[in-house]
Amino acid sequence: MASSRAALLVLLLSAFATAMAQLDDKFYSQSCPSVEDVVRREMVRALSLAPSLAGPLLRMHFHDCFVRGCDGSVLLDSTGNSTAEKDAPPNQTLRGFDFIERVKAAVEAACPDTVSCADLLALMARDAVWLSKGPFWAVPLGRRDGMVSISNDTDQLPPPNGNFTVLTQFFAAKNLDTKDLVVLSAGHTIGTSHCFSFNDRLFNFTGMDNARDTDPSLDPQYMAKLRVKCPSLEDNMTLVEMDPGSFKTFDLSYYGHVAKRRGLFHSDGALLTDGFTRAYVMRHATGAYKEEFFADFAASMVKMGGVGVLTGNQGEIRKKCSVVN
Ligand code: HEM
Ligand SMILES: *[C@@H]1O[C@H](CO)[C@@H](O)[C@H](O)[C@H]1NC(C)=O
Ligand SMILES: *[C@@H]1O[C@H](CO)[C@@H](O)[C@H](O)[C@H]1NC(C)=O
Ligand SMILES: *[C@@H]1O[C@H](CO)[C@@H](O)[C@H](O)[C@H]1NC(C)=O
Ligand SMILES: *[C@@H]1O[C@H](CO)[C@@H](O)[C@H](O)[C@H]1NC(C)=O
Ligand SMILES: *[C@@H]1O[C@H](CO)[C@@H](O)[C@H](O)[C@H]1NC(C)=O
Ligand SMILES: CC(=O)N[C@H]1CO[C@H](CO)[C@@H](O)[C@@H]1O
Repeated sequence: MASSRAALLVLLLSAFATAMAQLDDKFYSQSCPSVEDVVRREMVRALSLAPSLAGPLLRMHFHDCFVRGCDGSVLLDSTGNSTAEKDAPPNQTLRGFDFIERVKAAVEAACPDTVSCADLLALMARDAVWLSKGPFWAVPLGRRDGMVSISNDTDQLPPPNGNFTVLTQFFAAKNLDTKDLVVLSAGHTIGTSHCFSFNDRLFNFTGMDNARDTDPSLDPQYMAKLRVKCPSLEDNMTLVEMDPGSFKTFDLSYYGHVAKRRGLFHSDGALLTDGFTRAYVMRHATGAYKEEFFADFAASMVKMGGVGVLTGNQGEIRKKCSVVN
């Protein structure tokens, strides 16, 4: 029993390693040597005008990879007979589709029919982090674009009210482990959130419908501040900084907030409920091991970027990211 399980594990690991091995950071060195420069130029221009685009672009790659693998399916529009991921509830908080289409057009002008939308998302996520003063890493490339996007598949995205068990299950389903969970959650060091993504913690938490019915795992002072910013369950407009004080900078302060029970989502706070992730949060809340965290983040992004990729002759290279060819 144990040995057949071990054999299965070896098989799974080698299948995973093969998928990874097919990606290569030099993939476009002959076919489109300028691709990273073209993307960088567009990113620098866009983020200097609108720094708040960094968060959505990092998150877009995460949403792409967790739903049908990193295949650009998050970018497809709905068609007559099929409702796309984009039009599922979590979509209402994704931003940057028009900008991604502009970058795709610039890349198509340089190298027609060569670079996938899935690879563009991986490069843009890396640049979004780096241009926010975070780590730089070589992005393995060679993903192909999928042809299918189904609204209901977004149920593979971890929910913000998830506890540690739920979160590890959603990550394990993508071959990502507990360390990836605690490392990648720090993507919340940049960006903003709508009140409705966490206001179940602020009001009517257990359905008792009274003023004290709030999430006990959230720091009470922070709770009070959030209730001023997000005064009701009906608020569907207000944005809150996820890493107050440095939401435009990719740094370690996310862990400082989580350590003080000021993580915005229940999922952030849940990192304190497991020994391993709690220790990681506490170590990095000190701010003293930035290089170590940056290396961890880069490694987990590369791992996430390899989830369920299409390579070789699979899928296609879309001409426009919002429609299949
Ligand atoms: C651990 C599970 C995760 C959950 C439950 C989660 C949930 C959420 C939610 C609910 C929002 C706010 C959306 C809104 O209301 O506007 C958000 C924003 C964000 N998430 Fe996550 N997320 C998770 C993991 C990740 C990962 C792995 C990354 C990237 C590495 C990431 C990057 C971001 C970014 C950058 C934003 C800000 C987007 C913006 O500024 O518009 N998240 N996340
Ligand atoms: C949608 O319709 C087109 C043409 O009618 C068909 O080729 C395609 O397979 C359909 N897609 C789905 C998801 O049913
Ligand atoms: C998608 O999910 C909704 C609600 O969960 C359900 O009513 C619908 O039938 C599902 N559609 C498909 C194509 O599975
Ligand atoms: C975590 O959440 C799931 C789903 O809501 C629930 O079934 C489970 O009991 C929870 N686990 C803990 C330890 O609270
Ligand atoms: C509070 O939650 C309960 C149970 O889910 C629900 O019946 C009630 O309508 C909620 N109250 C408000 C103000 O949303
Ligand atoms: C947000 O709330 C307002 C007022 O309650 C409503 O008119 C509007 O349609 C809502 N918007 C969305 C996107 O749900
Ligand atoms: C921005 C965007 O595409 N919003 C769509 C999200 O999905 C709903 C349906 O669930 C559409 O009505 C919105 O237009």
